[in-house]
Amino acid sequence: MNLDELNKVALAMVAPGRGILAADESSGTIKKRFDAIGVESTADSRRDYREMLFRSTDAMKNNISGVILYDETIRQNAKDGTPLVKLIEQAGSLPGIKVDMGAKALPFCPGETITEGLDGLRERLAEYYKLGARFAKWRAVIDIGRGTPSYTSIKANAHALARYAALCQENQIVPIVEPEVLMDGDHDIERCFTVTEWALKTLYEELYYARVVLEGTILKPNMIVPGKKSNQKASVEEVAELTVRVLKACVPSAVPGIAFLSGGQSDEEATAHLDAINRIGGLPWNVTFSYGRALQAAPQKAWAGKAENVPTAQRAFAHRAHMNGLAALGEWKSDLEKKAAA
Ligand code: 5MM
Repeated sequence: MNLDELNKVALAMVAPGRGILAADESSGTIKKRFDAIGVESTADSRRDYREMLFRSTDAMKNNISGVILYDETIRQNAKDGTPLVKLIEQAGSLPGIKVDMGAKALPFCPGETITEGLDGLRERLAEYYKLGARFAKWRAVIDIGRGTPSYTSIKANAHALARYAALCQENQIVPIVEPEVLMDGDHDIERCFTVTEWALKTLYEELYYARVVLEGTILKPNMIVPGKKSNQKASVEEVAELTVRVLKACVPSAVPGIAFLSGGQSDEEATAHLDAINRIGGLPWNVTFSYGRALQAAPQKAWAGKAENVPTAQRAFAHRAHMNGLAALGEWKSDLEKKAAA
């Protein structure tokens, strides 16, 4: 393992004003997204859609440091035969790959999941490196309910993340570790804080025992927000303060960067929260975005599967990437959104 190189890649992923495009939807998830815009999900339509994003020159060059791909996409060529990975590299961005095989039922823990995909991972990582991937992603899913999460699920998911991260580093790939505490429940913001703290403390203990070098990793956490089904409303400042508090308590400063997931927040909420977190300032890590829905919802809607909509959709993507790039610097203002809409 070349640690300097891993650290260089990790720092490039969270370079000032830039963040990660999570375009790693598995076939089931992208089908759901396409269903919502009336587009049939085929290998070609998925290719056309992702090619459109990766050819959005302004967004990619200015604000997208890396793209998380799905297994199908890392092997696909653009319509003119150029590998999609090359398009990403040509734009000065880093190709990455989702390597987990999804969250499966955790035995004896009703309603909870364990993320699978460790078997054969060493060999898959070696192949992905050859295909151009310089970082990877593994997502653990922690759902808050009555009496859950259990210790069993917190511990098993953190352990799997740590084993994944060690295998990545062995293969010269920067691991993004993503322990996502879902915002789906009816829990309040305090419970989100407590569960996230537990998940992060356990994760960093497991990473230590797995001998993972933190300087060659990136954390992809959720923000501290009330559950979607709770009636609680939290201000942007409260979300930012609690999120920074939990991260400071749990994430060692050796970690080069933190790139948040959006988790079902609206586009503008995800941007406003990231901006407020960065405005607090004095953080020991670079803090940016690794958004899926909050970067793609607008371009998906604008595209709707029609070639003539490509320029409008690319503008919508460039706008969200630009807004989030500003938020990563703590320089976003809500009137910039209105100006773009006018
Ligand atoms: C793009 O979505 C990723 C998950 O896809 P699957 O559920 O199909 O495996 C997901 O891990 C994503 O990278 C993160 O959750 C961030 O996306 P959001 O939409 O939460 O910003």
